[in-house]
Amino acid sequence: MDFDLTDEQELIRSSARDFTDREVIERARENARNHHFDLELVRKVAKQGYLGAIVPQEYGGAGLDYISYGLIVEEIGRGDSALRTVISVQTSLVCSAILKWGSEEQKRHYLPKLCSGEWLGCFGLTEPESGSDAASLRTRATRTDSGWVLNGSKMWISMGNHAKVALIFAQTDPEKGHRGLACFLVDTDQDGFQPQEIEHKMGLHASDTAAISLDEVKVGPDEMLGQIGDGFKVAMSALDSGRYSVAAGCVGICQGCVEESVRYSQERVQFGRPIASFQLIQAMIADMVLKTDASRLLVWRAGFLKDKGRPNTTETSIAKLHATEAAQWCANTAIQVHGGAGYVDDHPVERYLRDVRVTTLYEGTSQIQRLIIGRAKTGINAFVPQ
Ligand code: COS
Repeated sequence: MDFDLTDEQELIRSSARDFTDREVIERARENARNHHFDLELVRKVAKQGYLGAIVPQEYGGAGLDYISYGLIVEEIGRGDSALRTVISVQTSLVCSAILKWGSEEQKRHYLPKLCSGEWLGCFGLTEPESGSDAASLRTRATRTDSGWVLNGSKMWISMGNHAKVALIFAQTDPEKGHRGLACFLVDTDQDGFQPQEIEHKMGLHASDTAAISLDEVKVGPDEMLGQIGDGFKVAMSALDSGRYSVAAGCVGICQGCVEESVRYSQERVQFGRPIASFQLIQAMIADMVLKTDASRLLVWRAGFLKDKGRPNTTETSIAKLHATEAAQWCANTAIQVHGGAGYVDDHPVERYLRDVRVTTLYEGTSQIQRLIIGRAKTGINAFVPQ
């Protein structure tokens, strides 16, 4: 077993760290305060090659391995989870689905534009009435002479207001359940595609989150990923990548909590000495370090399996479950270390706590991850309808 990163991976990590320190951190607080989806910063991220890190170079990506991708996402996640969400959605949910399921023509058409940031993409799986039970989605795809027409609605869609292309999952034949689902590549630039910004979120204020109404949305006959009936598998395989990315971003939050807590506790003096010298403060920091390291190693294991092309759904769920729960704990504890100073946005820990809350919800709740792991270990499927 080799825990050393390669020289190239070390370089990728340090340049992502520099980029985050230089470009991301200073804008994160203002963007959150102003609820500003920072397209200029997204362009800089694209220029770094971070929107298509795992996409082969022949399709305009950086052609990196999953471990390197995880290192980039960790660093950006340390800086700003709203920006990290852009990378996760664009790279893992949209690009990886096109890469795995798209025809050669679709790959050549979409991937270069997505990797360069010329286009943003979104992933339209969740609906107002279907979240964890993704297969029960109701958006309907009806065949026409010239392709397909989609009607329905989507909910909690990151980048739904800015995306040029949307992966829309729709039911072609309700009798077939999950085997009737298909994934369509939808041009959002048409009247029937109506996104609406979701306001008053607890966190991720600098992230674009939309509710989307689909009213007679037209799709060409060749704008489907895979075949009719492949939709559920397209979604699940994309989530294998998306959950990895969320987990890596949460390792970044954990790491940020450690660094901020160490810095603050060394500077803050109470009872005539830095609070870092108190055992109870050190215990909190030690537990943060423990959870950070464990999460990172689980992410690296999942990345290792992905790079080897081996099955990794369970290991990815383990990494996602552990890292998101750990990041939530670390953010809460980091505020405890900061005391009152952590309750306002002068320090990033306040934003960490608000932004991390969604990570145990989106891309599969912690409960769903536990049931995926439980099913793999017991062989018993808890999802069978009663
Ligand atoms: N990759 C490819 N195919 C997969 C897969 C994966 N990771 N996981 C499952 N599949 C396939 C299965 O092989 C099966 O294929 P067949 O139809 O040929 O038998 C099919 O998909 C159905 O799989 P499964 O039986 O696991 O489906 P379930 O209905 O039991 O899945 C869960 C239930 C809860 C696992 C699923 O609905 C889920 O992950 N829900 C959470 C959704 C989510 O994360 N939403 C958040 C979106 S925010 S972007």
